[in-house]
Amino acid sequence: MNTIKYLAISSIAATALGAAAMAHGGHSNSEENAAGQPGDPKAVSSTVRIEAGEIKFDVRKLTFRVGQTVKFIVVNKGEQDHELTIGDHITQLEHRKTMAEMAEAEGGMSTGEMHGHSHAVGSAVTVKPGETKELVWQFTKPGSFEFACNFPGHAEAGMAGTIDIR
Ligand SMILES: [Cu+2]
Repeated sequence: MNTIKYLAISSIAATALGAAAMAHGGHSNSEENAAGQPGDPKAVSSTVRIEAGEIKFDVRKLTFRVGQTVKFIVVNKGEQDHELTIGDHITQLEHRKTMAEMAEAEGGMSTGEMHGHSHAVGSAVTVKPGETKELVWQFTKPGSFEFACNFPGHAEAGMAGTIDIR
């Protein structure tokens, strides 16, 4: 009897997890996340230039208004690939985990492939050494968000900063 009860409960738990996983996968249809959504390049109201290097960004803190569309110009002055992801803390942790898992599983997957598999392509841009890439993002909600490079170890080494939306 106890065993049956336990099985019933664990099957409910598994169903709940499955639903959560599906909900998670579902947001690849829309590239918005807690920090906003991909912006219209024609609606840009603020432009920020961020330099990436080993292992840091030259910017640590940004502040914008709710509704603003921001163009991030990311310049890689370093000698290795970097990226910029915009999102809330959870988004960053998820993206970091995904990239770490891919690096481990594939043993050297290219960054393009990594972002091809990522669930939030619109909120991230990968920049190779010497390259400059742009990311246009609209901040739709007030709050405290983050930007980070989620290559394994980079954010942990300080390659991250805060974005306050008021
Ligand atoms: Cu980096």
